[in-house]
Amino acid sequence: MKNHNLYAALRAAFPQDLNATAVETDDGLHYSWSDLERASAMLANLLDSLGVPKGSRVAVQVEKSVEAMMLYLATLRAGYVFLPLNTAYQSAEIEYFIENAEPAVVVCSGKNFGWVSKIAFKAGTQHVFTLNDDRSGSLLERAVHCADQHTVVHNQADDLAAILYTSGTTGRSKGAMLSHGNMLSNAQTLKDYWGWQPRDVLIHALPIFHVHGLFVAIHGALLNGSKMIWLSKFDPQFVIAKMPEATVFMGVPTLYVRMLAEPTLTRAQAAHMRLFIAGSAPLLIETFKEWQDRTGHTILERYGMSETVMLTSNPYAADARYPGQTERRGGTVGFPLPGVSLRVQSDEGYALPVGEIGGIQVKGPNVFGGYWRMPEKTKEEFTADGYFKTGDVGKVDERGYVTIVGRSKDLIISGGYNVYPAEIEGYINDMPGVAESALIGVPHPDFGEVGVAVVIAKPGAAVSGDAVIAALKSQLANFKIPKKCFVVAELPRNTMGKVQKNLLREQYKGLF
Ligand code: MCA
Ligand code: AMP
Repeated sequence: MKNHNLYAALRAAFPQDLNATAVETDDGLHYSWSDLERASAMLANLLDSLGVPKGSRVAVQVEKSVEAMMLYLATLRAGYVFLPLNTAYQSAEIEYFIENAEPAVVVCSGKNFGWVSKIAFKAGTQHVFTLNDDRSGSLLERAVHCADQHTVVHNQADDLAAILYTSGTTGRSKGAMLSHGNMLSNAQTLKDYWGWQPRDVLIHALPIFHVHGLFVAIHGALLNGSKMIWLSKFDPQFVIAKMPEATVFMGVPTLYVRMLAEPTLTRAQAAHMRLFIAGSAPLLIETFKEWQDRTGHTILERYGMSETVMLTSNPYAADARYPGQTERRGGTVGFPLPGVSLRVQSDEGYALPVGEIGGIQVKGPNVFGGYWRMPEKTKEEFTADGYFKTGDVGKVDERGYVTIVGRSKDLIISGGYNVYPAEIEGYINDMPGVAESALIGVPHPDFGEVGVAVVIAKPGAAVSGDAVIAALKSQLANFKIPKKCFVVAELPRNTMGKVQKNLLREQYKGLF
């Protein structure tokens, strides 16, 4: 019977020469393909030695490192479920994820061991390890003693491989359950659609706790047996300097904006590159055009979600198999990927004709199985005929290009990270002296969009915007902190009494 384990497929794509470099880091280390295979085997054996049942969650909040990627591969190959967590999350956020997911194993940075282990043990986790970005920590100390051979576990396509937490409009985060089949089918589709080539080298500059850096980038390179130039943290000058040695780059729009600010970005410097891919947030047409002018390359924009991995993409090149899918069009997210069915529906549930704006719904082998332990929420997000409601609002033109024009979900995307207003408003409303608040997204030259809080104080209370921001900083991940907070006398409301965020967005749109 076929093994659908994702690692088995990635492993099968490793090049013949296992001593060749698989990953070259920004501090000059070289990891071979054999290193990836052996170290992930050792880590898989360590996980197996803990005696926790298959399907147990392995929650990981560590700085980006090649070893962290090896831990991901180990979790896959041993049949456990990987749960990546943004390093910016603070204790209340981590507490929620750990209590909700009940991981058997938690891996954190040494500097956070005190508070993370306390939360984990309280939630019933038996094993807490540390892993630092300098290869120190108890995880590797233990793994060193494990055998470097490991038989990849046999999995069905719908066996759970990862849980990714995404927030909801109501504030509570939901764990999107992705299977081995969801991720492998998507990776195989992208390998073909983006024309991955034997000599490709990927510059990996994104964090590895979300879909873009962890799945799209890593699966893409590994499934093609391609070397990665690995940055621990995005650095525009370093990426530009490495372009002559690389062919593929993936980034959120902010990364492109920051590279455009560097005088070293020139046509000659980018000449060796084959493909620049952008996603996770809308790429401004100005950025798309400026990149074309400066480098001669047309950015390929694509669209995806944690629940679905990648959904649509602009074409790599004209291909007889996909008639009409010829050029990359700025301001659009391209076509539904092969195998993905995408439709636009009205609020009343009717299919809308070409060019009309409505809710984007999708179906395909890449679409997740549901939210972790939330059957009701899952049911709400799917239509009766099995389409997932993305919460994005868009249209499809006569040629089939999809354009996203907005979101029905109240979501701010800041530098590629999602910020859910309801969550931040909840924290602000709990502060002494605050009567009510509204968090809105406003345009920002670097992050695309950032959060701004508008607050009403209780009668007689003195509330300062700076104090609100300072208080939030001690509780929430840094990217969720509003860049400004205004205390005002009243919020604009409609006849139903609902806050009119569109008017606030209009009022504050020129702030940055
Ligand atoms: C950092 N800061 C931010 C953000 N990042 N503020 C708003 N939005 C952000 N995204 C703030 C910090 O709070 C801090 O503020 C100051 O900037 C410096 O922090 P630092 O960490 O040094 O910032 P940085 O290194 O410059 O980070 C910017 C970044 C990073 C490189 C753009 O945000 C990033 O890597 N973004 C990529 C996110 C990503 O991979 N998204 C993919 C999700 P202060 O000094 O006041 O404390 S996957 C997805 O969306 C779907 C599925 C898809 O389609 O891909
Ligand atoms: P996440 O919850 O991190 O998976 O973010 C998914 C959301 O990111 C989608 O529902 C979209 O709103 C947004 N997104 C991803 N790619 C794009 C894109 N190319 N253009 C506009 N929005 C995007």
